[in-house]
Amino acid sequence: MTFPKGFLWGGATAANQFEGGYDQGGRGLAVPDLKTAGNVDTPRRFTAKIEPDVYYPSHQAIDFYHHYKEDIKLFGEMNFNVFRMSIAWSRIFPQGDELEPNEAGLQFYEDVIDELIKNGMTPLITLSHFELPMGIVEKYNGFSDRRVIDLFVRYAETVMTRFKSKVKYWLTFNEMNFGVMDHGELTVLGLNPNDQTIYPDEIKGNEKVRFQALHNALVASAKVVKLAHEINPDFMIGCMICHITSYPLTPKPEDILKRKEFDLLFTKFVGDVQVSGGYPSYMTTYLEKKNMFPIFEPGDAEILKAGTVDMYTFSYYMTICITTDGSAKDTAGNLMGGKANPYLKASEWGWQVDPIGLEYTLLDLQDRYHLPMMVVENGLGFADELKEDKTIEDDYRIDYMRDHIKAMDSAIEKGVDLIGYTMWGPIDLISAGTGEMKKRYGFIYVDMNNDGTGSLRRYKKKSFDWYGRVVESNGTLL
Ligand code: P53
Repeated sequence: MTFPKGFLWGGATAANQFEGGYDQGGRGLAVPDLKTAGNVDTPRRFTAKIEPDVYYPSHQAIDFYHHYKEDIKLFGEMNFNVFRMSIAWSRIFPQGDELEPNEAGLQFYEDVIDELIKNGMTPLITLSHFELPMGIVEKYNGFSDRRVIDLFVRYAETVMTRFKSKVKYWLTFNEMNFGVMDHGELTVLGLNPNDQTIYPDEIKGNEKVRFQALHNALVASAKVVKLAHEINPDFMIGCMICHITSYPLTPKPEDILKRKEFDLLFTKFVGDVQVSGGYPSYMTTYLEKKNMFPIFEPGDAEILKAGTVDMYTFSYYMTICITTDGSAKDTAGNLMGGKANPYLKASEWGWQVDPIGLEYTLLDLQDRYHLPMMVVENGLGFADELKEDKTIEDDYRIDYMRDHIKAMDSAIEKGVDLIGYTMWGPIDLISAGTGEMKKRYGFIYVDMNNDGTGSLRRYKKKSFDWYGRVVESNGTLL
């Protein structure tokens, strides 16, 4: 058996995708509350205000807000010893910039955390998971404004102090590397696409503003890491990177080079800063050449240096191919201009399933960072079918996860320091990409449809007992 004793096994969620209760307990509006539902072909819309007769999936989500005891009990039944969740900043500081926190929000998370601990789980908390308060977006244009750095630090200090004896594992920003692409301007950095006065250019393409905002967010993250270690030296703080692993489509040197550039820019740059405490030279040169190198205020370099992370965590779902050949076939989801790999099958949403790619990724990251690692998201989004007798036969999910767990096992055997695995969405929740309910990841089925109708009743899928055994046997009974 290779999984070390005490290996962390569990599931991962984000507040806006499963809590609901968007206007309860004094919570302020957050970015996802203004995002409509879409699907694999239709992108979600971000509206300036809540429009009447439009369905916004985050408002109710799967109503964990009112079901948390029942849901956590189910996670406990699967023997989880870790549970990843995010705190919605706007439950704690409704606009993002109040001086005093909202006690009702803190109390809600305290109740959830206590319930997790009671059921045998250690919490792993993301401070910012694509859900910045709308106040931060509307008043400050997100992280483009330096003042947001200290607002984020105030929020982090509040929750880390409150939960310092109950929570050991923290992540600052979810998939912060989306901040290098237009996709992350709103979700990660809070740049307001609806405000033409402070953000006058097309939302796509104002890279200079984006890289400045990303720099400010990196400074905020580093400040929080340093502060966290002062609050409790036992805390383990991680970066969280969306690791879309890529391969050259062919052995053509042009493809190898293009793939390398994609890997550095999208998957390595942000993690490099958070692990090593400064900008890597490939990035400094790239940004300087494009006249986009961000303004460093005095002290920024020292802050980045002082706030390096204790662990490297990442999401892993798929791999893509990169080529200079414009006629190569896209993956169905066409994520980051990725091309289809002739050796891999893809999900209905175009995400190519590649367990060997996870072993490759772990070896690559061990080799680069030499830090403890956690896979904090992995899983298969599938349109599961609830049968007449209320069962769900999700053997495809069991196969997906078994293969990925075997890949981790094999990587550990080769010396990788992997300390945990939280699969994505242990209970069905709202898809971040498409806003659908239909793209389900869970071991627990939630009776709810794309338009929000349904009983919200929870049903165990076939994979529920399977994962429970995997965890209980520390990864041996696959
Ligand atoms: P959904 C794209 C590619 C890889 C990871 O995604 C991604 C995304 C954004 O859609 O995000 C992470 O729900 C994210 C989660 C998200 C999960 O992957 O689109 O951290 O919030 O739900 C799965 O299927």
